[in-house]
Amino acid sequence: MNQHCILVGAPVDSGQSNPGCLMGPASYRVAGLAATLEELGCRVSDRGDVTPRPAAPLGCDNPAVHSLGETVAWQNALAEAARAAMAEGFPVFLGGDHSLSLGTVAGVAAHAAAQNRPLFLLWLDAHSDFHTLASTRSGNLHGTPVAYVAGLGGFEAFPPFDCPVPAERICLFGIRSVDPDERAAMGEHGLVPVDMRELDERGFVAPLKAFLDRVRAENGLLHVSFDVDFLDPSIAPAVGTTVPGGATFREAHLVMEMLHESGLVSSLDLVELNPFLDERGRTARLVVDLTASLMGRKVFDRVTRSL
Ligand code: 6HN
Ligand code: MN
Ligand code: MN
Ligand code: MN
Repeated sequence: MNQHCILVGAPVDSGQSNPGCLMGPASYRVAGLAATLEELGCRVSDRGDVTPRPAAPLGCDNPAVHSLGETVAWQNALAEAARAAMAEGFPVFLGGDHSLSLGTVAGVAAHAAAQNRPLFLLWLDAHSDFHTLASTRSGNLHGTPVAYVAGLGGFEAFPPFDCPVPAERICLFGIRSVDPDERAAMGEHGLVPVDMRELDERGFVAPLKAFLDRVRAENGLLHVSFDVDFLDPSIAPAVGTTVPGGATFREAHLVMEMLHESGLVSSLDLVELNPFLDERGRTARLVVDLTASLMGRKVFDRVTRSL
């Protein structure tokens, strides 16, 4: 694969309350992400870590919300970095907590709009991340990016999101923890997740293939947001919001292999790794290996089936 991969470090830690995600980009670098991608034939440019401008303190009506000014500063800086990286190649955003997607998806969406291409979003996560600033009880803004990019109201503190991604172009995949307010908002918005129950019944291939077929039919760009808690905690302990019953090692690799074979993915977030909670780097290494599968690593060069 002769992709130009642009590594963009996003050491965001303001969107949750379990410090450590800021070490994520360093951990992926130590785990050998760049060399792994180069072995697969990618050209790799590591742009280092994004630095936000100093944050102005910001408040909102919901007293639970914390670190709003800091998260908005990250949003601005990452939207700009994402748009620039999209013009150059295939960006891989190294998180950082999931609030970083408030910025990366905004930048990717601006790029897609300028290209006149529809943007699709594959959200691999235990959570739906569909809170607004008004509905979040934890006040952790990593629980909000899907609602923001879907164009819901209640994000006045953030730059207006002028190219929202319609619900039918968002696939929440692997979901197994949804708060009551998120459930109600998703219902109103017409967003139906592919939850773990559905994956238990139907397997991983059919629902993912159906989504990818739609991206292909509409000549869309596809942003993949990979939250480490998509994985089962038994194989990926380094995350602050583990939920039992996640994707197994092979299920996760299968998703990545199918994404590679589709040829549709145009940008990737790797989010929520908290190296402080890791066991001898095993979660970081697993995420690097999953990224390798997404970029074309194969155990055996079989004839690619058309999925
Ligand atoms: N993530 N729904 C919970 C909350 O606090 O709003 C969990 C959010 C988790 C967010 O994992 O990216
Ligand atoms: Mn998430
Ligand atoms: Mn999550
Ligand atoms: Mn949630």
